[in-house]
Amino acid sequence: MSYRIPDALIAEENARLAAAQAEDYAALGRRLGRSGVDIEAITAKVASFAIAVPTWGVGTGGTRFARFPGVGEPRHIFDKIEDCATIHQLTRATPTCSPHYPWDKVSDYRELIERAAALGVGFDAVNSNTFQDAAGQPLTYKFGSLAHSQKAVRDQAVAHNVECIEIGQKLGSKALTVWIADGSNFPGQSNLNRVFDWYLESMTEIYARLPQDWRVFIEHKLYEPAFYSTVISDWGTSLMAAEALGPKAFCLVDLGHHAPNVNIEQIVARLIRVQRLAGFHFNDSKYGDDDLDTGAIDPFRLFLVFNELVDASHRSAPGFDPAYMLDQSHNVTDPIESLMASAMETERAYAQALIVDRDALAAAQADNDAMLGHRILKAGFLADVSPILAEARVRNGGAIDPIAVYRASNYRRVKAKERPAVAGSSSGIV
Ligand code: LRH
Ligand code: MN
Repeated sequence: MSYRIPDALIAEENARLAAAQAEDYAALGRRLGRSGVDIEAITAKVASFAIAVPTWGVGTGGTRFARFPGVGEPRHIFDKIEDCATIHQLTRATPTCSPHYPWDKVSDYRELIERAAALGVGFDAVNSNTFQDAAGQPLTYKFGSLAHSQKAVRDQAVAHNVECIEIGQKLGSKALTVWIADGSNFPGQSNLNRVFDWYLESMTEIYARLPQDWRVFIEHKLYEPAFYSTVISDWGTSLMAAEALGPKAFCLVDLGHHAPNVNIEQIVARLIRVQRLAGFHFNDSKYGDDDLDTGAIDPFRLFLVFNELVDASHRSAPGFDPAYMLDQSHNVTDPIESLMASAMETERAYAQALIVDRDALAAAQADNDAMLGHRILKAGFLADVSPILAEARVRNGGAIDPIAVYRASNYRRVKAKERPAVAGSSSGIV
């Protein structure tokens, strides 16, 4: 039986921190109460917040230059869901994981489903992969996939996506995420119009194979690996595709897929308006698609995104049902620690946005009182909601300080013994 962190260790660590937590929670409750905010209402909402973990994120990631695997790396999907379960055991915020194919392929999905259920982990959106050539694949994706100039390659890519839907149906998923690397490196290399036609033709075939209650998430990205043009490069193109495909097609926002300084929260507001917001791949970045830990570089930007999400639920925006997922690459930290910290940072942005006095904000905006409006919004961001996040975890059976418990458990060192390193382990992106 492979090692699981004993719940007794969580209880022991929580007992050590309980008095300070109770004091901090009570103090924050009094402070929020003074501005008419009921802390219990916020804690209840945070306690029901959930975000999916990317299976490809629990292994050490790398770049085109190198990958420096750590010890106890997950070797296959069974190790990956075990690590996903550990993240959920301590944070109580990540009940599902988002698998990627063919990286997570197994011969017996029944065994995987049973193992995942035993570990208390479910499956969120499935991700297809036509940005690499899988072993034994007849036709290469070097020059594209769903938007490739040759029909045979497009058909191969469509078939792969249909296979992902079939696997997802076994796992209980309800969505397919399609990100393609298709694009060009030279002006003149491809016809910018025709490639979009081919993409829509292929996606129409995939869309036709979606079960009734499924959604397809179109993920745009400005550049990389293509460095001159990318077929699905921005939210406008993604929205054009979703509207061309039909009501089950939505636009997924990966925070790292935009040019620096793009106002992502406004893109989110627009996609909510047209009921096409699929959800998110949360991460952070300073330059390109850096896939850094969520909230690690620009927590204010993350807060402003959640401000749009809370505003949408506050006004009961029609069709508002976003899927939350992390999509990160952990090159220098223990992936489990990074994913726990990132899940907690998304909860932090959510709680801060819930604190904002929306009626006072609307009044200030109506009066064009820029300073007052900004200060009312910023007051949410400046609130230290850590006691609320910890309280929500404890009430859900988690840890007040997940990273402290994880380190006290020696989980990684134990896994290093259980998981003898295998050359070229299939965990990271590279
Ligand atoms: C592309 C992307 C996409 C995944 C991949 C691992 O940059 O964000 O969501 O398929 O990373
Ligand atoms: Mn992504």
